[in-house]
Amino acid sequence: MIKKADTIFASPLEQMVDFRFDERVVDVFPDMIQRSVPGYGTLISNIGILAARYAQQHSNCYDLGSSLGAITLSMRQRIKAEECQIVAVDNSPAMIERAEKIIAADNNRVPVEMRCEDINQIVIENASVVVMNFTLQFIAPALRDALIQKIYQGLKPGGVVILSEKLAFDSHQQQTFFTDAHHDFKRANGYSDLEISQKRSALENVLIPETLTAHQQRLSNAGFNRSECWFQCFNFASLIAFK
Ligand code: GEK
Repeated sequence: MIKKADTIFASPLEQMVDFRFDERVVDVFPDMIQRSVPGYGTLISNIGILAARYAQQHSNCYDLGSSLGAITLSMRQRIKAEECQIVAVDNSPAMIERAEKIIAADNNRVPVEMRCEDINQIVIENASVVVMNFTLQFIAPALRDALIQKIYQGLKPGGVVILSEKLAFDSHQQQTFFTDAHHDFKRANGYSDLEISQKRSALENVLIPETLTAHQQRLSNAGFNRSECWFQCFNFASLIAFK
């Protein structure tokens, strides 16, 4: 597939509207996420490797906020456990429609069920692996505890949740350092200052980052007995928590 360049925020916008995962975003999504999230490719391949280690026979592996199915494809390529099914969920019809075509073109044997649903509403059951790769940050903060608790309840003993998030920092000095480093990363990937600032405004009410400590505390409160931060690049990190 030809990767279309993300120019959504390249010209001045008369009115700033909140960011939405619509057709325009779907068209440029692979380019957008790779140029915006440091380490995205590393995360995708290594989450497949982690999923393969924890996927259990006769269980479900969830990709929550699956977008175009990058995590689904990576898990599908790696998982060897028998009778394992991947359940990919996203509430953007445009994302699911495009992802269905991408998954159909992939001839791996692990079955994939794609659902266009709100992850706050779904039932999670018989799970061995649950991945949220940059999805929890888009969920209203008031709903986050209940979602993590639901994931914990739906996991089998020995199951894991893998949670990748953009981080916030308590210290002003740290926040400034990481924000500046991230903006330098975006500039180095060809985004202009106008694109960076317009995207930032569009995401302001939509992507709400929390500190690493807040994530670890929520996982612990839900019952996860251990969590590890296994990846961090600038203000983007990934945690794995064990049931
Ligand atoms: C990747 N994991 O490529 N229910 C379901 N989906 C949702 C909800 C919700 N309530 N809220 C947001 N989403 C992917 C990247 S992108 C991250 C994930 C980003 C979906 C939303 O439609 C979008 O597809 C995804 O979560 C977040 O590894 O764009 O920074």
